[in-house]
Amino acid sequence: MGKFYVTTPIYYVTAKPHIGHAYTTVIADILARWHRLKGEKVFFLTGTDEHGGKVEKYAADAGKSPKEFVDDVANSYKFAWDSLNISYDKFIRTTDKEHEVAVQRFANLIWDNGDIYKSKYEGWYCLPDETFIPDSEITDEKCPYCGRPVQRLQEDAFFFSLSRYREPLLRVFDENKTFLMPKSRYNEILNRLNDELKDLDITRKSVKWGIQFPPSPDHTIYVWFDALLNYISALGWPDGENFKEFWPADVHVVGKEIAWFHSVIWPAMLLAGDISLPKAVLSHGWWTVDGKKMSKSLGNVVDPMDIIKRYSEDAFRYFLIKEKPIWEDGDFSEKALVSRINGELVADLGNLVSRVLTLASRYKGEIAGDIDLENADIDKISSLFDSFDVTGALEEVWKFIRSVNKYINDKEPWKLEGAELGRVLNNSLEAIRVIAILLEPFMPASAVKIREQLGVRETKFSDIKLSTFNGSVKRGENLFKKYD
Ligand code: ME8
Repeated sequence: MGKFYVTTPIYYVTAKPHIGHAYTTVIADILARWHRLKGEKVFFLTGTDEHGGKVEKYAADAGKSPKEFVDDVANSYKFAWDSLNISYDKFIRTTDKEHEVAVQRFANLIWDNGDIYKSKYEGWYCLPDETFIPDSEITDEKCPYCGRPVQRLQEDAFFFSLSRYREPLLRVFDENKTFLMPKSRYNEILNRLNDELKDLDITRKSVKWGIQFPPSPDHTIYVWFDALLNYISALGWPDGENFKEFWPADVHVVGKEIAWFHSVIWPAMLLAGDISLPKAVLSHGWWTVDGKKMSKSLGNVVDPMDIIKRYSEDAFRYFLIKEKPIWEDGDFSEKALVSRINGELVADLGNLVSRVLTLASRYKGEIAGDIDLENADIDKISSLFDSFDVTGALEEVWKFIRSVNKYINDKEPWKLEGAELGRVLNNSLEAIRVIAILLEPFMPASAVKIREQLGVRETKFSDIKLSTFNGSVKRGENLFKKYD
């Protein structure tokens, strides 16, 4: 039996979850559910990134202790993920004791290996991004990535010899051409890596809200160095059973802006610790909202809870995956969401289920007969999943849904009777059963509703094939509501 380990970034607790966080987490959930469906042993990790100067500042602004502050936001993430039906196996928080112990152990390990040295940091720092920025990239004292003001830092610091890993990393990129996806991002990061790789400041003296750096306890560990280690601390590195079973990760799903951290800094840390590397980093594109970058000041931050309440978790999940290829950027608007709900969820899927179930529940004869409808292309769907193209896989499932609608339109079962009607109903019900299995990773709640109406039990990968229907039909409510 295969295994599959998938992760999301651990999100900062300085804001509540928004559509971007929901997007990454839904992609990871779909991958996790697909691999479970295939019968593999899956570990799906998500969580929150709770240390650092930014959290310290936000907590102080809110008149709370950092701990009170992070507890509240971590809970809002858990609540959002429950509402979106996210099937994570573990929710890690970087303030978990086990994580803190693992980070210190790792720091000691590479300190002993001679990969950390003391020096001074002088340069720019972007607090919202928790990132050190070289002088050459700064204009007007603004962060080149997020445009917000940067601050000048000057302090004693410990450095990780990142530059030592440039050659080994180049080899990783050379030997594994899909180490970072998509190809355009791979090329971009490879170019940067070809240019130069500077050592990385991994401690902060002025930040108190962080994990103590054991060789010099008046320093705390830089938040990114702490955060990246979540992917192994969550598995109980170094001795935990989960670590032995699930590491290396099959895929880290992240947004494009943190591809560098995941495909360069993280692998270098692992090389320094003599730990094997993840198999792939999938860096997806970004969402804008109504054509604009999402920001608090514009007041256009999309709250997933709001969308789920007004539409449904499945409509939201469907939209996120169907609206744009995962590698590319895309735009969210409520108009586009409603148009997909009405034009696809209601018109293609909801109507299919409701008209077949209505006919079947009236029919008293035997539901059976030869199959004259083509199966869904499972090989194609599987290979799209293998390359993490969840949008492509959903397209392919939708193609099957449309082909079943066409089959029914061609056969006109409402004009048929007797054995011929029994046959067409068998094929249509079987097709809907298969659709429910294929949709489970994407829209788990709707998959359950369809299964209940068909009166079939939970199914396995090997059941994704048209056969003889053996459920007992019970027509229920429509799956989706139409909106104006
Ligand atoms: O970067 N469109 O956390 P974060 C799509 N704590 N995805 C988006 C998005 C958008 N507009 N905005 C955010 C951090 N995301 C660190 C990660 S991991 C060891 C530490 C998603 O709260 C996307 O996945 O800023 C992005 O990478 C992530 O949220 C950043 O979340």
